[in-house]
Order: sequence, then structure tokens, then C-alpha cells
Amino acid sequence: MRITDAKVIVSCPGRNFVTLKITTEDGIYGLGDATVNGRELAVASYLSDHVAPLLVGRDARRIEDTWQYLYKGAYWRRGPITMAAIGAVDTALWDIKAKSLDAPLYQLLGGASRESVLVYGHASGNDVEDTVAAVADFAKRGYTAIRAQSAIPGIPSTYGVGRGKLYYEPAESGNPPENVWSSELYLNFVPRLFERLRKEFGSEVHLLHDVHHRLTPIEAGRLGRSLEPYHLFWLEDPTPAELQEGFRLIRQHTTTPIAVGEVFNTIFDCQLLIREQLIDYIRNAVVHSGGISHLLKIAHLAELYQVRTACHGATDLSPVCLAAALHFDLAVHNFGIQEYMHHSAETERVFKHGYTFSQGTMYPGDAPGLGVDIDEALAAQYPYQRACLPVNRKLDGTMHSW
Ligand code: KDG
Ligand code: MG
Repeated sequence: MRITDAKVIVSCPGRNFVTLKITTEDGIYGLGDATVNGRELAVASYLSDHVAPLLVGRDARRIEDTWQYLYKGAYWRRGPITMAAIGAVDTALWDIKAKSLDAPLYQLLGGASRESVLVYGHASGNDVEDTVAAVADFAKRGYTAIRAQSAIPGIPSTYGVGRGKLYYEPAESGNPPENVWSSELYLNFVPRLFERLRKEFGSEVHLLHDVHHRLTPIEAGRLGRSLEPYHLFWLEDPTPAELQEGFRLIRQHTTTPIAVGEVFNTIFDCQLLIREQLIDYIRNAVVHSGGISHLLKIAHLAELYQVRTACHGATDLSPVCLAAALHFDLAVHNFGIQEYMHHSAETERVFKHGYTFSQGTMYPGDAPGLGVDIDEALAAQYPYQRACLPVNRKLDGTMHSW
């Protein structure tokens, strides 16, 4: 089954997405998401200039060999752009293989390990009471796991306070907007938010929170400890994870479960975190971590150490990526939870999909392959629009992690 075409589709139906479409000689095609938020054109060029010419003529059934060919063959390993490009190829080839066998992808990954996939959504507000109302709204929609973020009094802009109610879009057109940050104000505020949320919603609902890489390890330890009475499902990205050893310090100080990994690209970014059981959830995305093939390796390593999976699923991960994640989630034994933020109406029109949401869970559907398609003619009506993620400065002007 030879590959005859590999086409890169860049479009902006509500936000920018990069989609790879691989077609074979017998007419079967597969899709892969290659979107890297704010750096879309870099992956598009990597794919069309450097990868697509290598794919034409290859056997589409040789998924692992193609993965290794692109990874080892580039010489320059890892990194978000390279791994998103490889991830798109890998996902498209899994889509093709599953379609050619007339089976939904999860059947090729070992079959369903559960009936459906637990998901969480983002509730956010401009103050504590606003956030309470947003959490109530998600609970009313059937969610049993809800991430809560609130604007911090005294800081004009805070990570995670969404512009839409159901979708989350931090990228803005033009050059990066500048946010302002104070770890001191944040550390004093967050425990008050969760005290209020537990008072309002009781102990049953799963509450999650994302620090978005902003604290030092010891500050994260303090936050985790102060949140223990409110038993979070997890505290996400408490500190930048380039320094995997930093998580040892957090573990010494708190039993609050820790989730990390949305910016990771390979197993090498998390192998120490997993082997030393410094985390509880590993959050690599299908798109940014080399696709289904590499994510399976991460999940299998994590399974040995009782670390569960929790794929990144913000709005900038396309419906193609979400579909791939849902098949993976349904199949792997050590699945924990899936992030799910809705896409805009334009995105939904361009990407037709079989996955469904019901009562706080999702199901990938039983159509052959990923169960997602792209309307190319419609996508062409939404040309790329330059947009960037924000940057972040402390109150005194020092650059900080966003
Ligand atoms: O593109 C960046 C977003 O996907 C990220 O900021 C969202 O942290 C995020 C999350 O947990 O969804
Ligand atoms: Mg996050």
C-alpha cells in the first residue's frame, strides 16, 4: 500500500490548525494533527519541505519503521516542531491502517479497556464567585471533573481565565500580548478559591488546577500542602519541568497529586519523573509527542510505575488530535483522564467527527480509523491568521514563564 500524496492543510476555522493528509495508491487516506500553537508555519514547512517528499512511495503499513526513519533519519532529534511533524505522519498512518482493516483505531491498540473516557473541562471566572458559577455551569452540563482557574485580585491578567465559556483560546492576533504575574499574590489567593469551591460543591466533584509552570519547586510544595484539605484531583505543571529533579522537592512536601507533560515531546522528557514516581499523571499530547506510536511507549513505561495518562486536550489541539487521544484513552490500561475543551462552531464544521460527549465522558465512535474527516473546500475558506501566545512578566518587569 504505497503512499501517493502527503498534503499539508493550514487553515483558521476559529483558530489556526495544521493538518496532514496522507493518501495511498488504493485511495484510502489518513489524517494527522500537526498544530503547534503560535508556531504553525514552522511545522507546516517542516512537513511540506522536509517530510512529504520522503513519504511518497513508502509502504503506508510500515508505521514503526517510518517513525524511526523520520526520527533517527533527521539526525536532529526531539523538539516540538520535529515531534509534531512525526506525530502527524504517525497518526495519519494509524488512521490508514485502521481504515484498511475496517476497524476503529482503538481495536488495533488492544481494544476497549473501559466503556467510555472520563474528561474534564476548564471553568474560570474573574473572581471567586464568578468561578463558583462557572464550575456550577460545568457540573450542570454533566462534567464530574472540572478544572478551576480564577483571576487573581491585584493582577490585571491571569492564565486560564477563558474568553469563551466552553473553549479556551489564549493565542491572540499580532505579536504576543504581555501578562503580569505575582507568585506571592497567587499563592495567597488559590487556597481561598478551593476552600470556597469545596464548601459549595462538597467532596464528590473532582477539582483540578493548572499552575502553568509558574512556581519554583518549593513554592509548589507550599501550594500543594495548602491545598491538601481540598483534595484536588491534581495540581498541574506546578514548576517548569526541564529540571525533572525539581519534582523531588515538591514530593517531599505534599501529597497533592501532580500532573505534568503538555509541553513534553518524548519519553526522555519524563522518564525520570515516571521512574522515581514524582508525578501521578503524564499529560503528553498525541500531536506534540510523536503520535500514537510514541505515546504508547510512554504509557507502557508509566504503567509500571502506577502513573496514569491524561492527554492534553485544549482547544488548540485539533479534532483530529482529540479523536486520536480518545482511541488511545479507551485502550490503554493506565488511562487517568482526558482534557476536553470544545472547539468553535467553525472548527466543528470543517472537521466532521464521530466522537461524542455524554455525562462527563466521551466515546471515540466506531467508524473505521480515527472517525474524523476534514472538509478541504471549507477549510480553504479560512486562511491562516498570525496569532501568538502571551508572554509573562513579574510585577517588576522581569520575564517569567507564561
Ligand atoms: O497552547 C497552549 C495551551 O494549550 C495551554 O496553555 C493549555 O495549559 C493548558 C491546558 O492545560 O490545557
Ligand atoms: Mg496546562
